[in-house]
Amino acid sequence: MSTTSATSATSTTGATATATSTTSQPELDLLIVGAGFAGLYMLHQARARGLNALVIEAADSVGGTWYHNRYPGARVDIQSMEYSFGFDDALQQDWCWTERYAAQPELLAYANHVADRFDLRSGILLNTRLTGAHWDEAAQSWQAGTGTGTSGGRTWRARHLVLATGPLSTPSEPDFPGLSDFKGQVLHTARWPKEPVDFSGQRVGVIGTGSSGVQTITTIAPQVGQLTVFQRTASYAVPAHNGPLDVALEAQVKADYPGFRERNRRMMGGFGSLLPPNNFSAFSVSAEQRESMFEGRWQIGGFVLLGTFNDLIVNPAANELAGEFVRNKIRAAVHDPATAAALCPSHPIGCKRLCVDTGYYATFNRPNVRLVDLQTAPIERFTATGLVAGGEEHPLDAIVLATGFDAMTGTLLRLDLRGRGGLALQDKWQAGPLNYLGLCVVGFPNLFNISGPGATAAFTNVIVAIEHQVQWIADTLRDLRDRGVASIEATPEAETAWVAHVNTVAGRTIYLNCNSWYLGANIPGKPRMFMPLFGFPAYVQKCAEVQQQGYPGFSLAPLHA
Ligand code: NA7
Repeated sequence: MSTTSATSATSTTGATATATSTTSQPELDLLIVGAGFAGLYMLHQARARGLNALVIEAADSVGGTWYHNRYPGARVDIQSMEYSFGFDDALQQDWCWTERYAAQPELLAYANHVADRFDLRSGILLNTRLTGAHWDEAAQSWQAGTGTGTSGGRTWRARHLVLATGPLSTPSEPDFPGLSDFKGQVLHTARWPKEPVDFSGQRVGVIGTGSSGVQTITTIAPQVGQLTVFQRTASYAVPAHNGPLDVALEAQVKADYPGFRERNRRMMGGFGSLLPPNNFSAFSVSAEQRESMFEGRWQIGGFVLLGTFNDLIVNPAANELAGEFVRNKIRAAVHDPATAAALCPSHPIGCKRLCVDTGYYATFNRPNVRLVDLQTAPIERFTATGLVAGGEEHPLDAIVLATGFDAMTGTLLRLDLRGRGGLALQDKWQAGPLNYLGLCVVGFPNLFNISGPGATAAFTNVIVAIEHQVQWIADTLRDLRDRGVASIEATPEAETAWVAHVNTVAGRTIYLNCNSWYLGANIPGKPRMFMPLFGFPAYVQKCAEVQQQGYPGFSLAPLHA
């Protein structure tokens, strides 16, 4: 995109206009980047408030995460009845999920249904990748474009820029020595092809055992000739007990869906009101009672295991009891003691996001599945025909990288985002992603980030988190417009205090005690800073107070004369 203040802008109607550093009204009230759930809902809410908005999306379809993550077994880890929009009662009454935990095709169909139902496609430009956006102080607006360097592409001028690019949208592709020498197929779970991949009879290697790896491994093991799993860190997986959606539960929820949503919004993670956490310590019951209570929640399945006691996430000793409960499940499920031992995690349970599985550990009892523990046999290099780990050559026909994401900041830092005075986001975030309310960044007026650092999305039912942030942004923009405010920017004091708050909250938990993507620890060289905020209800309350009190922590500027 152009780095000058005068650029050629093509409007959504196709007309070419010249955008200069003037105080004229920009063509858009807001430009929204990304057409996943956040971008779709942002467009809907902007339109509802009479704001002129456009969504641009790099992919050839809406759906975001559920468009790209189409690997075998891809499935949501929050129950379908909860992982859906609650803003429109007719939508939630009409839509019928088929499974307790919806699979990727159904989630993508849901995103498309939302786009059609609310006539959103007319406001979305597909196959349009933002490359950069520069703040124009004179015009109090963003110049955003799709070109490279100083040429090419389309540009838009928008009063506000909303980044709905998703916290897990830039895959991490580690720089394995010799990977380009490998002659077989290399696939990343987050960039899976649309056409089905046939692994029949093949020797397949999967690197990575987070949620994506666990789901892929479990699904392809019966299809492949030989599966070799390369594990750097063992994962805790709890059973999904997935199956057809319980019609009685569906009827119960739909009888009072708004009430169900409201009860979920009061939960720490914005979900789970069907079985709330117990409000007593793991040490307040006998060992037998504890085991029986863990077992009861294990049988129900999903994240509820971590709600067995109220101190599992804040007290390492209590956490260790839950971790040992799961390790005993692993030892019972896996026949080979050495494999079972390697599959037993040693970090606190919940410190990395739990995997919700369907027979993951038992998969290692299959004669065609082998675990390679990278702690004792690190990957040395790839070859034309496989890879070498711990001195042993593993012949492979295909390699699946389930290596996760450059989470929360990776997508934004690959853009040419420049704020006030040409400040580059890469410089601003050199030591970590500073922000206020998880929404705004000092030096970047009128820029809003959804599900980013400093917000609760990573610990929350992300659709609930999205609905909240989108409504806050839409209400704020309407409010500012009505008050004649042209720019809003966080203050340095508020930003410093917010980052400290996020880290203080994390410091009361076990979340700092492992190398997770929450900390940026999965990406070599990434600043180690705890990014997500824990606790949805308190966050909602804080954001509401900021709005009600006239935006403390922000400076507001009227339209330049
Ligand atoms: P995750 O959870 O970040 O998992 C990535 C996995 O890949 C994890 O086991 C990593 O091990 C492993 N990994 C990453 N880099 C390497 C290298 N260089 N060598 C070997 N192994 C590596 O990503 P997912 O896609 O599974 O899930 C992301 C989120 O999506 C998840 O949290 C849910 O919210 C849904 P590590 O643990 O870093 O040692």
